[in-house]
Amino acid sequence: MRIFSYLPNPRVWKAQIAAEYAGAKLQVIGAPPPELQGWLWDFDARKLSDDEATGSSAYARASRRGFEGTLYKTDAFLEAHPFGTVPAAFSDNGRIGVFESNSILRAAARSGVSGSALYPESDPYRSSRIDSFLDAGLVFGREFQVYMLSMPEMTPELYERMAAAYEFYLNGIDQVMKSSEYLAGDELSIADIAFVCDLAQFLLERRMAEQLAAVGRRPVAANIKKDYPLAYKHLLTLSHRPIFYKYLERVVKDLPSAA
Ligand SMILES: N[C@@H](CCC(=O)N[C@@H](CS)C(=O)NCC(=O)O)C(=O)O
Repeated sequence: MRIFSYLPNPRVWKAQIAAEYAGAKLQVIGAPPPELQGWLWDFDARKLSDDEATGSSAYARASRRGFEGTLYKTDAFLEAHPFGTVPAAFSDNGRIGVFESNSILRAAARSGVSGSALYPESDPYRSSRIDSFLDAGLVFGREFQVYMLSMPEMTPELYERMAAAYEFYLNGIDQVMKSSEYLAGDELSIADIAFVCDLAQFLLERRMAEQLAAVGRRPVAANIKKDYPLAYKHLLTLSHRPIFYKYLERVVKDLPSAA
């Protein structure tokens, strides 16, 4: 599988971590977010020359979410990725596009020789329970995306929406951790991987504390350790496992310990 994205991207880490556990082969290509504006979005993604990256290019498209200005997407890219977003995964021959980071995560688990341990599809209820966590995480993640993108012009309404989504999601995670070692049972699954990457990314809001103070607010997760101790401990425990830490170090290394 090939993934094209801006890098680094916690949404891509989900698939990278799963691929390592599952023994799946993954090729990741991309560049830091501002540079991706000057790339051709395609299975064979590449950096465009200054002459190619102009508004008159046949590939020029108005950006839609999280980017500003023009992006360069081929017709084949939009056929494979109808919503035109990254991370964008492709089957190894480039014919099938897989979008939404949680679906890319599933594809990484499914394509590895040991992936069934992470996503046991032969067990309809256990795999569907894993899907339930992925769906709940997506709702939280979408709210977080809107919150982060609106950060310089944060309104009370947006802040309250984020706080409510955070409270709902973390409350559920903390609840399940009272009686379970992992989110969907006794073993690590892709539900845990998605949770760790989504929450670690969310906790980066602490780096926006000054911007939030300017509008009279504190980071939504300022008291996570006290409010959701089990969810927080699960995040820290898993993120310090070597396969996780390889990707997550930069976002979790300065988090206070769980104890
Ligand atoms: N929920 C999606 C979010 C993907 C997404 O919204 N990507 C944005 C960048 S953050 C994008 O590719 N925008 C392309 C555009 O603006 O046209 C996921 O987890 O993959």
